[in-house]
Amino acid sequence: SRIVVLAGGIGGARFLRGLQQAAPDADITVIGNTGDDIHLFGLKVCPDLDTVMYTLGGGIHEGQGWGRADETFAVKDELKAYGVGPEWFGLGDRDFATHIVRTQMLAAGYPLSAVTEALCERWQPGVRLLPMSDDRVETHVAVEVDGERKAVHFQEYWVRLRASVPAEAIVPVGADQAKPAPGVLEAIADADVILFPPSNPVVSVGTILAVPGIREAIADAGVPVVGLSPIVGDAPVRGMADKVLAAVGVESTASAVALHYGSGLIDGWLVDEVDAGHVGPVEEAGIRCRAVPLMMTDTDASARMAAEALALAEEVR
Ligand code: GDP
Ligand code: FO1
Ligand code: CA
Repeated sequence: SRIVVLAGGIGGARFLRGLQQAAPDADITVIGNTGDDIHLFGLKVCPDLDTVMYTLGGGIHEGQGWGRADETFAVKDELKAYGVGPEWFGLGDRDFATHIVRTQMLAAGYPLSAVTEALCERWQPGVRLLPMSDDRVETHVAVEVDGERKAVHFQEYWVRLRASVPAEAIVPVGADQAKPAPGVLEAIADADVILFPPSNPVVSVGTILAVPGIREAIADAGVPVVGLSPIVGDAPVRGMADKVLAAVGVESTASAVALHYGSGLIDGWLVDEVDAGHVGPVEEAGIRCRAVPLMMTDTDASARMAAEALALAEEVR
C-alpha cells in the first residue's frame, strides 16, 4: 500500500522506523518539514530532512536524536579560533560534509528535492523523502527579550534561547509563496493512507500544512488520515511543543491538538493510555480516537504504534 507521512525531525523519524517494521512491504513517501532550515557558515542546513535521512539510514546519533553518530567538532573549533560563529549551533565534522554537498548542488542549480534524492542515494533510507517545498521557507518566532519584541529564527529560539522566552507568534516566512515540491501533491493524491506522526503540530506538521495546496490535497485525497499525539500526559515527550502550541492558542493536551487539526483534516487520532480521558472529547468532535501506548522507547514500540495507526485507518476507511 502507499503511505504518505508528514514528518518533522526526531518524532517523525522514530515513528517512520517503526512504520517500516510494521509495514515492510509498504511504499512510503515522507513529506519533510523544511521550515527549520538555516544558513550557517555559508551552508544550507536542513535539520529535519537530515534527521529522517540519518535515522532511517543508520547514521543518527541515537541518544541525541539528531546529528551523526561518532561525531567530532574539529571544524567548529577551528572556525571558533577565527572568531567565526555562531557558537550556539553544534555542527559536527561528519554532518558538515552533508551540508557542503547540499550547498554545492544548490549553487549548481539543483532544487532541494533533487539534492535530497542525491543525498539519500548514499543513506538508502527505504522511503521516498521529499522536502515539502523547493522554495525557501523559514520559521521565525516572535519573542520578547528584555522588554523588546523581535523575531528570531526558530533554531535561535530553540537551540540558543532554549525556548526560555515566551513565543508570541510563529511565522513560517515564505510559506505563502512556496509551492509544494515535485511529487508532493501527486503522492498525496495517490496515497492509500496519510499519517501524521507524533511530530510537532505547529513547527513541523503545521509548517508543512502552511504550504499552499498541501492541506487541500490531503482533504481531497479521500483516504483515511490518522495522527498520533506528541503530547502525553499534558506535556510534550520532548522539545518545545507546549511553547509553540501556546503561541497559536492551543492547550498542550492530546485532545486539544486533535481538535486543532480538526475533523476536516484528520479522521483518526491516537492518544497515549495515560490520556484515555481525552478519547471522549476527541470522538465528540467527529474524530475516531483510541488510547494506546505512545512512547517510542525502541523500534518495536514505534512499530506497535504504527500498526495501531494503520488499524485505525482501516476502521475509518
Ligand atoms: P523535531 O523536529 O526533532 O522536533 O521532531 P518532530 O517535530 O518530528 O517531533 C517532535 C515531537 O515529538 C515533540 O513534540 C515530542 O513531544 C514528540 N515525541 C518525541 N518522542 C515521542 C514519543 O516517544 N512518543 C510521542 N507520543 N511523542 C514523542
Ligand atoms: N539541536 C540542539 O539542541 N543543539 C544543537 O546544537 C543542534 C545542532 C544541530 C545540527 C544539525 C542538525 O541537523 C540538527 C541540530 N539540532 C541541534 C537539532 C535541531 O536543530 C532541532 O532539534 C530541531 O530542528 C527541532 O525541531
Ligand atoms: Ca524540527
